[in-house]
Amino acid sequence: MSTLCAGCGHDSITAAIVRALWEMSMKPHMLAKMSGIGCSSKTPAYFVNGSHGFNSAHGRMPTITTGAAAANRELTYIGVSGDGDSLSIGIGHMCHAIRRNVKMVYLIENNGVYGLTKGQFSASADIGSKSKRGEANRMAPIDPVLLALSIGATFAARSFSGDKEQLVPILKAAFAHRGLALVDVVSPCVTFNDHEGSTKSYQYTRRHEARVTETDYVPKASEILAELNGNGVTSVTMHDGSVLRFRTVPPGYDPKDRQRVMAYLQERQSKGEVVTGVLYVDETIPDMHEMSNTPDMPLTEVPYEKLCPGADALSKLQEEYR
Ligand SMILES: Cc1ncc(C[n+]2csc(CCOP(=O)(O)OP(=O)(O)O)c2C)c(N)n1
Ligand code: SF4
Ligand SMILES: [Mg+2]
Repeated sequence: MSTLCAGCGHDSITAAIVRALWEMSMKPHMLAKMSGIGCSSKTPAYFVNGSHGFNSAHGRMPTITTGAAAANRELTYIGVSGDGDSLSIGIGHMCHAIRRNVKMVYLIENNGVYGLTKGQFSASADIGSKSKRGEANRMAPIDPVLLALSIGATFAARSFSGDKEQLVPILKAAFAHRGLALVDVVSPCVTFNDHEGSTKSYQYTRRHEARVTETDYVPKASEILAELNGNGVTSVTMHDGSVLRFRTVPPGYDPKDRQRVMAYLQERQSKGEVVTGVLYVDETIPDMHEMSNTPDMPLTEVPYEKLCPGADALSKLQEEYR
């Protein structure tokens, strides 16, 4: 049983994660679920029992995941974070994990508030959005998708906790991505941010959601060729060979054109729309292991004698720097 408030968007996201992982036949012992601090960061306790997990310190999820992925590249990593966790205390950590293109799903359960500490505005709160007491936020919001794109993110998506039909294929595509897949999910906090005047409420998001891409995830299988007709569809081949299809609502929306995607997002946001879908993908950029040219064998499996070759080897190495 979840200990979150009944109706919290985070529980719906948990259900979408369970469904995506079930449909992918993910083996629990091959999954590592990472998190920081917040109601959102508590949610890994409620999916995939028997997997690895690390509920870390506030904002440190991306860094702990980077370390874990460096030590064991064979696991599949999902980091669950909140807008407070990722956009305030953990913002530097998040940015560098994005730049390193750590192979992980980076999920932000975005409710515009610090839910766990009773509803203070977070850095994703829109200007003019009202708190439960009626006070309006005056500081400019940080948009995780635009921020990620501006620092080289190779996969960026946005969805809504109330839209499982869209969120499940987005998560599957994110798991198949070659590097870091940022998935920002608007996830209303029913206790502190679901009132009139909030721009992260169920009602506001339902009224303003604009799906710019119809996302349909097709795993590597014989039906790929049969399903694609090329008419108004952009196909992106994922690193594992599977294909992600975008049926574009605006003609010519190209999820591979970073500049145009950013300009499009800003234009639609200025009209008060919450643009959802897989918004940007680049499968050509190497992930952290490829960039650092690390060995195929996970460090966790390298024999001790190789990891620690002894004092003589160390002295020899130090000699080289004298
Ligand atoms: C170092 C540190 N600073 C502050 C806190 C207090 N704190 C706990 S959760 C939280 C913010 C959580 O907000 P968010 O990540 O958006 O999660 P939500 O509860 O909204 O899902 C804060 C500031 C803390 N636990 N540790
Ligand atoms: S306080 Fe808000 S974010 Fe936390 S569990 Fe309750 S509804 Fe969800
Ligand atoms: Mg929050």
